[in-house]
Amino acid sequence: MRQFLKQEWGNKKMLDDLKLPEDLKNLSYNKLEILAEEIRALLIKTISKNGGHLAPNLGVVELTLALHKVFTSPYDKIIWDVGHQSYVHKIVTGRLSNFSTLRQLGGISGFPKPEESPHDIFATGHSSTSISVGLGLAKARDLIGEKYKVVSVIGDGSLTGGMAFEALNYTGHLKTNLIVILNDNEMSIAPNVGALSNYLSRLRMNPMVYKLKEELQQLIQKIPKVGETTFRYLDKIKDSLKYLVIPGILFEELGFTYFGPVDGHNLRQLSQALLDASEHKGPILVHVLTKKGKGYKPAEDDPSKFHGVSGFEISTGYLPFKPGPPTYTEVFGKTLVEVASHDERIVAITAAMTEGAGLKEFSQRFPNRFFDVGIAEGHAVTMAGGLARAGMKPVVAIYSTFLQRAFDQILHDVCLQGLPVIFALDRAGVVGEDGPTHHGVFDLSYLRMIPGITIMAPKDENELRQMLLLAVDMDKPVAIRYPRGQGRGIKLSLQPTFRLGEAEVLREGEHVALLALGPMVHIAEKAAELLTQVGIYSTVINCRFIKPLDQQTILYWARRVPHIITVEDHVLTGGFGSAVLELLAEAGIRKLQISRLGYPDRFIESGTIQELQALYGLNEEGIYQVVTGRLLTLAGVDARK
Ligand SMILES: Cc1ncc(C[n+]2csc(CCOP(=O)(O)OP(=O)(O)O)c2C)c(N)n1
Repeated sequence: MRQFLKQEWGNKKMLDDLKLPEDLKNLSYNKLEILAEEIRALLIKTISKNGGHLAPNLGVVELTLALHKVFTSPYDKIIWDVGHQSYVHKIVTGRLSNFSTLRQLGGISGFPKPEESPHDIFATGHSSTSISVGLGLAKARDLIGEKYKVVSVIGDGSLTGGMAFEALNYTGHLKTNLIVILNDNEMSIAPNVGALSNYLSRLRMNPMVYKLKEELQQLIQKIPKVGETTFRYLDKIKDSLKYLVIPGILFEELGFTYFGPVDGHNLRQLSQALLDASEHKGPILVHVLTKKGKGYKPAEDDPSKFHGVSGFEISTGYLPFKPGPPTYTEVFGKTLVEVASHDERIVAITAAMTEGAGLKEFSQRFPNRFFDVGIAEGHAVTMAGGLARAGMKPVVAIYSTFLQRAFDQILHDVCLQGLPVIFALDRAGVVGEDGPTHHGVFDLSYLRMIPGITIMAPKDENELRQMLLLAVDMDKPVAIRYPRGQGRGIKLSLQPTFRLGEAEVLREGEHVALLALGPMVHIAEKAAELLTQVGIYSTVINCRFIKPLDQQTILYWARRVPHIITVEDHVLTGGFGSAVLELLAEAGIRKLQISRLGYPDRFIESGTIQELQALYGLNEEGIYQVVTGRLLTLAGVDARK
């Protein structure tokens, strides 16, 4: 920390004077080390204000500098898996001057974004893609006859994703020149899990083993060849020696040459290892050991807490606590613990998001019934299918955006067989500053078309609780989608107060019906309040269920008001409004004006949730504007009165 403060208030900054990334090539290691500290200071300062992924970025400062020293981006291609650790890369590739806009509306993205810079060769945000992308780039390079190097940087957490293994497997088969950097900090968001993680722990115990391996191979090659039999015999010895003394054999067997482990904070060692790797042919895996949160004590001490933050106090590392009602996530987690304490068949599954998905308490209270499967959403869902088939009641808690990964597993391994799996889709709707890779605005479209699934969206945290209680008593697949952030401070009721498929009419008015979903219900109520001031009286319906829709209630109001407006925190294509349109068309209702409010057919940028809602007309003013614009004439109301 002291070091950070010194840099922050020091006089001259190297960062401002260098021409980056070019100058990195000729900078001495001493100077690179000073630069690394300046970058750490900038990261801490910016993320303390804007929020973002602090600990992952502090851990890769030296690795990023070494990569840009050895390779020549954008000619050489560097792909950042997940991309949450690409801030240093952004700072040294032309985005220093507007780094203060990180993650803000119209500012620098918190993830690699090709539209932002040619140095961001591929957009990432969801994990475990970098080796597949790298292989694609490398193969295209070979086919086109280019010579650039391709480097995929993947964390040990992201390596738990099945796709990473699929890519390793095929890279070994193609034998293409591809460098994979395994950034091993022993952490996913929380400590990493699984057999692979144990394997990496064993590798970590053998510093600089790649030297030993090379020496060993040279030694074996020096043994004179005496006839065919001896040669074959030596080959066998060589193989068994390999198993005995060459760590990294898993990667070797997959067709990679294993380099490492390398100290990821030693610029000299790192640069040498990367240089060696760049000169080798075929697939190479460089195992780099880093410390998550490196250089900022609060983050080093608690890297999980500082994985992603929304701001903090630099001098103390204090993360501001937002007073007020519990979050949806907390209410979900508490209710699940309560239900599980009465029903031993309840099991909970997360894909590396124990804390984020609200399952911490569950994992401590019921360790035998809790499964953190790593970043493996597809596997999580199919495993839930197996658990359900054998009589358990699995609750799969995965953010809306990451469940996209498991579409076929939901369809084929759960719904096709009508298995009672509960999908808890946290962070549904726009999520704010993480932006387009993370907004959960597609789940209704990708779930609604699956036969046999029930889909619910609570208007507040109490309804979330009630929906979970309802879902546990159902014997079929259920999805509950709920937003990021705090609830509304509603008292929690003990039992469900509504039945499956039942909407709630919150107010009645003859000019327009606002059919709203989830957190949009409260906003629609506020819009209705505004509208009464200009003499427009609205019916507000909390629809609660997207599948099945409350047909009776919707059709009743469709026959009584001249205008229906659907409001959803989701894309319009195939979402809730589309479901209402289908219902109205099938019921033969023609004489009705319908407007759908939701997100348009494009990827939604970063910004706070409030900014995005305002930008896309999904706040009370937006609804008010649409209604007044289209209805005043129709309703015969004079707004000037
Ligand atoms: C498909 C998918 N699931 C979950 C996440 C959420 N997530 C972001 S970073 C992360 C941990 C990644 O760990 P690792 O690759 O080791 O990187 P580190 O943060 O430790 O540097 C997770 C689970 C994601 N981005 N993508």
